[in-house]
Amino acid sequence: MPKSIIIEPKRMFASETIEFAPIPVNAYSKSVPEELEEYSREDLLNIWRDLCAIREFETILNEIKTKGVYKGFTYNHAGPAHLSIGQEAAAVGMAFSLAPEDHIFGSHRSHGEILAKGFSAIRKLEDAELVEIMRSYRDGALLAPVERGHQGTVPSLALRFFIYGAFSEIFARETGFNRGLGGSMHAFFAPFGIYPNNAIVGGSGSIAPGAALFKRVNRKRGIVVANIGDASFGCGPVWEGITFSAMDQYRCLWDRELGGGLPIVFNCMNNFYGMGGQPFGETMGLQYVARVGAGVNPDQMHAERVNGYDPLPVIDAFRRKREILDAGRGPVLLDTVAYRISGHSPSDASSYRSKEEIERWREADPIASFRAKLLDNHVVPVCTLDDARDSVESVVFEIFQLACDLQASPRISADSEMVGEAMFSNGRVEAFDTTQPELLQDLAENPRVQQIRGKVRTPLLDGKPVPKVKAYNVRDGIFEALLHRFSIDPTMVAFGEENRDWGGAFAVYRGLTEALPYHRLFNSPISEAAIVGAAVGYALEGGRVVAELMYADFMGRAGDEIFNQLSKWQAMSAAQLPMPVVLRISVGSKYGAQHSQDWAALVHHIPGLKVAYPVTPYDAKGMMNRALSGTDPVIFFESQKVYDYGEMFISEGVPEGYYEIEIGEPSVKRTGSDVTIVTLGPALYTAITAAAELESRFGVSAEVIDLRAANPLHYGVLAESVHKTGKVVLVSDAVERGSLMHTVASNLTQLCFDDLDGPPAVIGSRNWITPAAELEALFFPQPSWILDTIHERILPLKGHTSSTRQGTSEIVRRAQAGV
Ligand SMILES: Cc1ncc(C[n+]2csc(CCOP(=O)(O)OP(=O)(O)O)c2C)c(N)n1
Ligand SMILES: [Mg+2]
Repeated sequence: MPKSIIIEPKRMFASETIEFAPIPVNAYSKSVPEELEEYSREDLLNIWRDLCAIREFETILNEIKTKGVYKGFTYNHAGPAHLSIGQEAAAVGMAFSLAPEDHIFGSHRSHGEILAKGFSAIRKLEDAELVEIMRSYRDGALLAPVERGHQGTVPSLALRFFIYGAFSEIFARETGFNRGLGGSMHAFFAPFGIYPNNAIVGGSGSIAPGAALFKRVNRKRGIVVANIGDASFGCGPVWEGITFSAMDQYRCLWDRELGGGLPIVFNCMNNFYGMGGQPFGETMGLQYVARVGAGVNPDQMHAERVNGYDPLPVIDAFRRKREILDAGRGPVLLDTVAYRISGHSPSDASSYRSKEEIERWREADPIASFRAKLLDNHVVPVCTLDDARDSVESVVFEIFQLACDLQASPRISADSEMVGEAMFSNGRVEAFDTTQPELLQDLAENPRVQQIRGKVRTPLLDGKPVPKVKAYNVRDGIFEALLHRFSIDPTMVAFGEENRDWGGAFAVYRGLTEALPYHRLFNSPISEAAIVGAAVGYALEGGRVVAELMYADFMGRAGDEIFNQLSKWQAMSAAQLPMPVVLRISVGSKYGAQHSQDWAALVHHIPGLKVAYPVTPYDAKGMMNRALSGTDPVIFFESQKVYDYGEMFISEGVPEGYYEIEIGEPSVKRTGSDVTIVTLGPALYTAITAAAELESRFGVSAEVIDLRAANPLHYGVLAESVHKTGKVVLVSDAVERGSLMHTVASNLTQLCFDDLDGPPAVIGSRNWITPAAELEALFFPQPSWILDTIHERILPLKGHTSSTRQGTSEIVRRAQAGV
């Protein structure tokens, strides 16, 4: 809602029609003699070589998957192989004109695209650059096996190095691009501009826009290509990624000097099939994927369909589209038509398509057709073509055998903790670039900074509790941490819904609009998948990003992006690419069933995510500071119940300067000796109230420990406390079934068995929908529930009568009823 754009009723009610421009379909009509003015003979021969190399690579995989042998060489490949036989020209055409700084993202079927992009990069990089990449990449681990005895040129060594990295990655070898942690469907090699290929259909559709965003914001050269399948156009995240890429603000509201629309091509590798479902004529109604562009923006995404069975129309299209992107008029949509002659995977019986259809496309084979084109036009003699093919095929076969050799290309050892070590980089980066961070004002003059200056940072003022309006609160703590990092890291951006003029959905960002230019803080569409996906893409490119989901309940809308993308790419890169994303997620209350759930347990369950949940101003600022200096993805939960709370635990008050709190260190908020109450989230305050009552009414001294995080988690403080008290109750606002507290209780039982007087007791919200605000006391844990649970299950409280049912029979009853 930028105030600069006034929506005029008169204009909005004016009668008009929306015009669509024709969308070109296979408009390319250049003859080979015409094309010879664009290409050298060597160019065309290189295209031929690349086509043959990809075909050979995929054929080898097909043969060993289906027969276990190729040219007498036997190998058993256990993993997947989604081959792209038939799509080689589309891949080579896509990659031919791309520069190393142009980045591609792909799908489960991207071997061909990876190879084509690598071959293209090798031709464009200087020898010295290639040597530097090969020597420095994983300290030469991929280079050593191919360098041995190699006599040729640097590019020929680079070719071997690159094909070796690809085969090794597919075969799960230490010598793979990413130590085999990516594998066939997730292979990538960033130094040649090859970014993650995604086994989640359409996964790259929401991630690649973040990479394009990074290029714009940080003024980096190059374009981004999202290679995605035709069936992926049925995926919500792909549409969201397109919507995110096509926002008007890039051209209307951002500094012109940044370059305008995002430099991204959504390149549909259209082979007319999903696995067996057929978007054309069956599962979708588009008929032409290019049609999508017409609904997206007035430029219709400059969409067109091109013939991907011939590399030349594809190269032609990419050259023309680059000019559009360079002029700031992106995004672009290409509908690149090809056909997957191979099955979806080697086990595919092709039961969903006719033999005749496959035969027709085989007859039109892109490689044979290109060969005929070159020969018919006397571009190169047949022996030159055959020699080039034979020579590149023999390199591919030779390198394949090297990658199969367990001595030269070992797997990580069985007892290795390497995968565990790759889950988090645990790094510290003050700023991801050395340029001056862009700010719109001297921060001392910022209205929010000035307002905070007048607030009370201590629990007491003149011996009395601080009134809410005067208290430095949780929001202020988060704001200060964000502002600090914005002022020192020029790459840092924040985006999400209502992030700018609104002040952030819950006013955490109030004041940032005045401080930051549009491109560092902006509103996104209501596209949770694209918000998280773009954050992942931005971070993969090397920038720090804070993305926001307005309510935890909306995590479902970004499920894949949180659970499969944000969490996994760092490890799948063997910790080579950090993931400095803080995903702020507000946990609601008072808004009923779909706006009030605490889903810490969900993200805690997913490997690869750090999960913070501070509920005091001191903790919020310190933990946000730590999240923003790190290199790992952090899910940062914030409770709407406590945004307004002032500091109640740190008597010296929340420091004005910078400090950090490690994520994973529980904090003792109240000391005691009789019982330990462990909390996560706003249940801390429930426990504090209960502890006061236990003390005053029963003389029971409770120690209250706030976990402050779900993962990682240090058990030392907890075990120490249980050792002292022998009793433990665990409370959080998450529904009880499957809550994090059960995991903590189970671990404490293991760690403290000899100290415990009885089993730990877990209290959570009821296993219900969250009812209306007026009924929330029935749902969220109350102090009385804690007292009753202690009384029923741990330590009878003299003279106490329970007002709620918390005994073990109730555990049985609820479980039996499933509620
Ligand atoms: C989200 C998701 N749904 C389903 C699958 C299973 N699956 C793998 S590939 C595929 C078909 C994808 O078709 P398309 O996007 O056209 O790519 P193509 O396989 O044709 O290259 C399906 C359904 C998946 N990997 N991810
Ligand atoms: Mg397809």
